[in-house]
Amino acid sequence: MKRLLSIAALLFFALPLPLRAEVRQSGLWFLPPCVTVGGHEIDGLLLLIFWIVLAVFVGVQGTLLWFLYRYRRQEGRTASPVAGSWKAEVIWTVIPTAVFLLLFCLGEGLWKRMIVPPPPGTAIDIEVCGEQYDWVIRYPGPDGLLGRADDAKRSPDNKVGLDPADPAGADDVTAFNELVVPVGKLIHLHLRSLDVIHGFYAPEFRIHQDLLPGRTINWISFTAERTGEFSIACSQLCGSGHGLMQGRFRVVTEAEWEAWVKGARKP
Ligand SMILES: [Cu+2]
Repeated sequence: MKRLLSIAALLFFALPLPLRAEVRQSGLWFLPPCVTVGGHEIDGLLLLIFWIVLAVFVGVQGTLLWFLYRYRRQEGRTASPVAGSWKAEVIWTVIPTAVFLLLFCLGEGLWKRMIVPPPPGTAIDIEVCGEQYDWVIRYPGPDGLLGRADDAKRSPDNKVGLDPADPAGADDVTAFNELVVPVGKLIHLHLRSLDVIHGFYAPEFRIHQDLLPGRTINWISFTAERTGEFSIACSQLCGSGHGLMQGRFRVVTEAEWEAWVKGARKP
């Protein structure tokens, strides 16, 4: 009995921890609202797949139910064997192949457009580092340039490994668990991990990307189309505090953003 109770207590306290990584406040049954310009294209493809799958599901299950009824056991009726049908086989091979090819082409095209890093100088560069169990976020200072950082240069008083030889990094500012971006501006994220694999998950922005130690992932960019307050969560089980690894993700006006960056502290 005692053991059972302790198992129940463990489940009660331990289970919600990973579950808490879910940060959505609304839209739990379907997609949360989309707040980026490019996100609508992703939603369009998702919805297309959803409707195709729904149509297939209803068609297959409906046929199954109809056949159950139509060919139910009846006195005096025997089954008539079917030898095969070329026509049916061609139809059920060609149509799914065509649908899959269409979805592949649409998905591949969208992916290719999504993972192109913006040309230098066209976006605001922000670095997001995952570290058990915080988001360490570095912003360009007044010069608008994000300094170079390198894992090899990391030390206890140089958390993210800022390169002292790069003057652009001298005025960079760092915030913990708070990602603030201006609305309507192209934002280019540089994602890193300072220890283990983490997952950067911002559902309203349609961004879900793993952070890998030793690598900088630089193909995530977005433009927020409205202001608001959202959340980021870690989506990779990264340790005992994983479920607490959340951050605020705020989209503000350009003036508010400039004021906020001025008020943030240096690394
Ligand atoms: Cu994590």
